[in-house]
Amino acid sequence: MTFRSGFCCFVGRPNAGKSTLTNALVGSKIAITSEKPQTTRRAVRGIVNRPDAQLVIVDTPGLHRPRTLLGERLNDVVRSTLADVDVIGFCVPADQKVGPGDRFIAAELRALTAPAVAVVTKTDIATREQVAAQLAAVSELGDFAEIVPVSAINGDQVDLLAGLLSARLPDGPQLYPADVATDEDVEARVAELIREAALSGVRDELPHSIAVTVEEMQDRDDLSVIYATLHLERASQKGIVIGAKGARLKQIGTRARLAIEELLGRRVHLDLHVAVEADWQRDPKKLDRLGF
Ligand SMILES: Nc1nc2c(ncn2[C@@H]2O[C@H](COP(=O)(O)OP(=O)(O)OP(=O)(O)O)[C@@H](O)[C@H]2O)c(=O)[nH]1
Ligand SMILES: [Mg+2]
Repeated sequence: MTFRSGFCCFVGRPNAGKSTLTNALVGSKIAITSEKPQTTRRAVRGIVNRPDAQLVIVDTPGLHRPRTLLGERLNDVVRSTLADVDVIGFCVPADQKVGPGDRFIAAELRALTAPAVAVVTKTDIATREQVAAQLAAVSELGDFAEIVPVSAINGDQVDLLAGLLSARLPDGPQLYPADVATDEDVEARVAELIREAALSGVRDELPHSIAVTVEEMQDRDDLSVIYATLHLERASQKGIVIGAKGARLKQIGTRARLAIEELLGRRVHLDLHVAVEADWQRDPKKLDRLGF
């Protein structure tokens, strides 16, 4: 039996379900998800081990019409990832009509040589008729190697998709040890879990304004002490995030701490600080400093 290995990039408009599907395929939470668009801000690698293949999935930010320098940089991340993979998974949600955003991405895919598998996501929240209609609509968008309906939430067809994507990889050896789920470092994952906690319950422009950095992690006996900063864009956002008497910030801290404890497998003390980096989404120096 030959062994295959290589890279698959998930691409799609914001909120299409790319990160949730990545986590479902990998079998553990390596990418944060939320119902707000533009949650993912980096190319996150998740590793899927199968008896006959190792499939490295690269989850990418949603490709969109950029309004800020951050948006432009996120789109650049997607494009440079796309140029370098063996197979592409083009994600389109089943519960929403195919739109200009999907057509725009499909057109970009046509210019690439890697085969594209179209994935109709979120089938659990669509009727059978909706799914059938979406499969037909997506097939009109381009020349896809396969078109697969999946649900990352109930796991329907997820394994089948892993097999179809793996079949498109070249022959090759394992690229990562079998017990590794991602190559993201712990600090980056911790920062993302804090951002995920901060995203829940905020609305409008605020989700886009939040960035998180981990300043320091210290291990003391059975406890990890983590110092992190939640960066906002305007002083007026501070009140919303901190809440009356600090109630919301406390909620964010508790939620994040529980997620980090699960990741690290040990107790965590999280020290969360809020700072304003005026208009960081549009400032090249600040973007560099925040890691974009
Ligand atoms: N019901 C249902 N909801 C899903 C499924 N997959 C994703 N979602 C939801 O859709 C929303 C967006 O999911 P994400 O995985 O964050 O989407 P994304 O494409 O990574 O979004 P960006 O990173 O912003 O581009 C979240 O609220 C998910 O819970 C699914 O299979 N079924
Ligand atoms: Mg995402």
